[in-house]
Amino acid sequence: MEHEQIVHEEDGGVAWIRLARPDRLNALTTRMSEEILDVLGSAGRDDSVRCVVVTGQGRGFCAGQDLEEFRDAGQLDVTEHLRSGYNRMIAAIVELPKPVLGAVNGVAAGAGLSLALACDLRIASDQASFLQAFIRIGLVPDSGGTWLLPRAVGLARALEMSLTGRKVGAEEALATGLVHRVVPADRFEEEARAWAADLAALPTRAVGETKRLLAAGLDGTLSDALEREAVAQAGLAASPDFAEGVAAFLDKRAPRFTGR
Ligand code: LHQ
Repeated sequence: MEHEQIVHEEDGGVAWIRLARPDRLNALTTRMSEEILDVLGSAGRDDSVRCVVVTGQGRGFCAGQDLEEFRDAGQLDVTEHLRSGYNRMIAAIVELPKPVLGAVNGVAAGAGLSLALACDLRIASDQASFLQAFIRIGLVPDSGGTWLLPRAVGLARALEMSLTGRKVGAEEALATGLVHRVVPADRFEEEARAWAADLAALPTRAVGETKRLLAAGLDGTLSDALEREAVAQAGLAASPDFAEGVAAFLDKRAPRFTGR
């Protein structure tokens, strides 16, 4: 599909998705979510892609639903809009069996915060900020905001952010676990690239299984988790990357994983 609202690049095993509506702080549209889904689909199928990065052009990461599109849509069926658009996009990120890095260059608001939270890891510029903007316009957190935020920062902080809609700065985001790293704006691109390259060099199958098992573990019992781990481990123990990891350890050298 043609991409009009994102820029998609691939470089060294990393697929970059750059939201590209900078004059609107990369506010989400139906079209943009379809384009993101398109890239996630191809990244999932392409074995040479071993990491995906989601970031924004300009001074914003993503300001959530484009409120102009929403107003212009008149009698929009909101449930269907979410089901067929943003919900699929969020699920595709969470379920992608590859590492997804959210490179939060600027403000992340509403569904834009949910988009950042769906990513496995988040690096933020020190200029970034985060807000559960929904309450400001009389809505509930959507696009996974009620599920993802409490898992990142705990229920009490999630409730406070969701009920106040206040802007959380990068340092607070780091301290509360909303993001994993904060770097100065002038080094942001370079640091995001370096982390993405490290993620792309991981044993990708083990990353995918780790994502899946941790998500499943939060909702289930210990005995179910133990069983899922035992089954997944058998699959990985037969993988070329496991053989390489053990060989590298015994040879006292860095492993060269291929993602298989
Ligand atoms: C925008 C937006 C925007 C359009 C900035 N839309 N233009 C899903 C489906 C169905 C129903 C509805 O809900 C959802 C999920 C959601 O995401 S609901 C939440 C939607 N998002 C928001 O309510 C956030 C709205 N934006 C803001 O509160 C501010 O723009 C933030 C705090 C993000 C940034 O503030 P500033 O840094 O002061 O920038 P700004 O407000 O001046 O924005 C810059 C431009 O971007 C401006 O346009 P202009 O022509 O004046 O330069 C804004 O109108 C435009 N923009 N967000 N969501």
